[in-house]
Amino acid sequence: MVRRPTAAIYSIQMKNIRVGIAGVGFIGPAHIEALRRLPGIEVVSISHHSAEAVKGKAEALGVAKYYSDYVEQIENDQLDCIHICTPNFVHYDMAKQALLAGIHVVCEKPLATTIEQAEELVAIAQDKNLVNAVHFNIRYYPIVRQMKRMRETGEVGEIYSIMGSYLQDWLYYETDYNWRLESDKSGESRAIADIGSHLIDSIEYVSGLSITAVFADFNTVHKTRKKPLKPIETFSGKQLQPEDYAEVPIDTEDYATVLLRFDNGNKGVVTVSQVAAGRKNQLKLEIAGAHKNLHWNSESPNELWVGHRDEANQILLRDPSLFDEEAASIISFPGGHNEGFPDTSKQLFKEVYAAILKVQQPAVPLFPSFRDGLRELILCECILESHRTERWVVV
Ligand code: SOE
Repeated sequence: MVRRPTAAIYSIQMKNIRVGIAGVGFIGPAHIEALRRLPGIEVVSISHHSAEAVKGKAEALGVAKYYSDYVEQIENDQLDCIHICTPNFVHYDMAKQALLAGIHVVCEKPLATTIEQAEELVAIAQDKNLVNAVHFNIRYYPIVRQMKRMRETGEVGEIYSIMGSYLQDWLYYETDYNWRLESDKSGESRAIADIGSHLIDSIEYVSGLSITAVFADFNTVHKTRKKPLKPIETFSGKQLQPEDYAEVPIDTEDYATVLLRFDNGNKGVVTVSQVAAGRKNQLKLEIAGAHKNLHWNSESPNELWVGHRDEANQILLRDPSLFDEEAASIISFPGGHNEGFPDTSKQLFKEVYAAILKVQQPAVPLFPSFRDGLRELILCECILESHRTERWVVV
């Protein structure tokens, strides 16, 4: 008999960070999947407004505990962090209760529905020294971080102009319906608040410029829509049959164009639409600099177009070995092994949970914080005011 040397058994003492997810419609499950790809984190519970649906959701997501009341979730589960993925009108109350209970918070955008509420959340989080983040995940496409680094290192030069668009088609038909169309749940703005906020956050993040004034023009293409008689979740409307609908008026914009002025004296423009056939979820960003142009399309997320006047244009593919160190830090796979939307949340949470492990919000976090959430609410408010008054509004 061959004798095997005595094997040593090693083990690490690990205490998982306990996380709760509030809201499991479209984006909550994306948060859960991203969290499960990171070590040392355990999703212990979910909450969902529908008492009938929540058990099935917990089973489908493989989460042991579930609640139909988020207050109980906050009180019972000794959570270290909660992810708020519910419809917008609940964000403020949930975030406040979680912070007051000493729980770190990752919130979906918008952070709140009013500037005052968002200011209060910023103040409480700071006062309690709790980690706070808003899920502006577009920042976590490695190309977006690379664009920011190319600007920071001076490669792009002074920024002459910025042109951006964010187009979707999931609300294209008047029979497409979702809670985001109801301003009491979603807020006074829709296309700008929902997708324009991602675009505008990315613009300020990449360029390092601040928007100083806005001039907006909105359009509600479908003045009424056909509301299904049962609730449906974001992006799932295509699976419904166009029957059993009630006709309801719509008071938020399907489309908006906003002219922008920046603090370097130069200008830009953004267009957003949720009624653009074939544009599933396409954010485009073009930064025209004194040395070169950068252009990125989120539907081809691993390619950066670099434009030159006096030499051939280039395509830079996402590849950690070719990227700036900071941009490479949010890439998990080698070049050619494409990464996309689900990876952005994972990379964002990686930075957030590094702060949670230290129990300290960084003074200038790399990740988007409640302050960035507040900034987007302020910009959104100015954009709404400009649309209403048909004039430039100074931010
Ligand atoms: C719906 O328009 C939505 O889910 C946004 O709310 C998200 O932030 C964006 O990622 C995709 O579209």
